Amino acid sequence: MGYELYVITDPTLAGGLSHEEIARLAIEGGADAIQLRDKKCDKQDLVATGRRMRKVTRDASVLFVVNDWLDVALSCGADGVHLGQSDLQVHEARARAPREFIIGASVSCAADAILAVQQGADYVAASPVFPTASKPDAGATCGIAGIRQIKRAVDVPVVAIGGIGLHNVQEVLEAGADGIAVISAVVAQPDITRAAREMKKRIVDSLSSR
Ligand code: TZP
Ligand code: MG
Repeated sequence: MGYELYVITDPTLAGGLSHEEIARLAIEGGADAIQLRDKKCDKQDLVATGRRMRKVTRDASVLFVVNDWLDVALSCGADGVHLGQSDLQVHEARARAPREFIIGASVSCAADAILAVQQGADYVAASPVFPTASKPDAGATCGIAGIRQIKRAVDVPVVAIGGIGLHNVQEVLEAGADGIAVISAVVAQPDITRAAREMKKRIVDSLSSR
């Protein structure tokens, strides 16, 4: 299980599809990891949704991560949790989670990445790489140079997120990212499976030529 194409489900951009429908379509197109991200849903509903997504992802042997909430991630049997700089701290999550449970952390620079890994992060997300309308409060962009610095600073997989689409996948991967996390480039497209397939092909081609 890897991070090459990491799709974040966001039903507000998916024209009425549910989280699990988005997940199923993205997996059909080759997604390697799925993140449940929902800023509006209450925790009880999030757990119920997460359990349905767990089934879809487990059947396909795809990594399943829940955004923001360790308790929700553990309750629905996810493989991991993804934490931002204002969520539970990585070391607190590490102390509460089983050893094999995956903890991902958003970082915007090498210093953040080093700290996250010292605290027990299993992967980091360079975030945001480019400006994005999908997360207006994402903060300052780290750009291609930021990916390079983060990759040099840590030994865990580096996933790049924010404003990434077919047009810039190659430069992001050439800078050292191990995977690409997207919302709009897959979830907001009229044909999610096709968009995921095209993105996956671009990722695989770029990784094999670097
Ligand atoms: N975290 C940093 S940027 C971002 C998140 C969740 C949004 C990414 O969305 P898009 O549409 O792929 O730019
Ligand atoms: Mg968060």
